[in-house]
Amino acid sequence: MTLSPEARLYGILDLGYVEQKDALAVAEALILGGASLLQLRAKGHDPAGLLDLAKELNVLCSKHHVPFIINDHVQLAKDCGAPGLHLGQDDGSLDEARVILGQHVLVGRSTHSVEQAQAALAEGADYIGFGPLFPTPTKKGRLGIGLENIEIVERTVGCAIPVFCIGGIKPANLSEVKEAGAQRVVIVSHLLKAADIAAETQSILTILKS
Ligand code: 3NM
Repeated sequence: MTLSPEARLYGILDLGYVEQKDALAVAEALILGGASLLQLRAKGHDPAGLLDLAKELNVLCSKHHVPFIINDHVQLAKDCGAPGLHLGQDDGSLDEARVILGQHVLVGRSTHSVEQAQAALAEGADYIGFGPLFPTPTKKGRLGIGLENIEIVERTVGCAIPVFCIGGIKPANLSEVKEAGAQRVVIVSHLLKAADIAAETQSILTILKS
């Protein structure tokens, strides 16, 4: 599966915010609102207990031609047939993941500095996350890295692979994130807490594209 250069908004179905019984409906709302990728993030959950959900999400995403990405768990990605995997800095090498999943699978990497962003490109990531720009309740205990390095990361890494800025992004700061050079974003809590997730996703996308 390839990642469209048009992809601007990456949605994450984070089971820290969404109950498992609501997960499919929330995923559909994110997709209908215009999210171009969808990740299942389930920190602290037993991956074996996520397999049925992951399979259903994979079918949904594939129906909508949206890459479905599993966070962290290589084996879960393999078992549910997901076309993508997202790895943090400490989650092993991209090459090892590709040996398990196949060369065609999209593999993304979280990065938190210019050096890490450039290293992820060098190791062959298909895309990166870059953040957290601001402190965020979704990834507690981290300082925001701010906006000043977005421009250099877009220039040196974004010229080759998509860079998704992440962490504490919401409508109130989206304009400054864009002005700092961001082209693509991941938004988790703001969208998952919205009363109408599809409408809010659509509205964020409109701001991003304006
Ligand atoms: N990864 P919200 S920040 C999952 O910097 C995640 O790698 C980050 O959630 C990173 O939109 C983050 O609620 C949380 O702030 C993003």
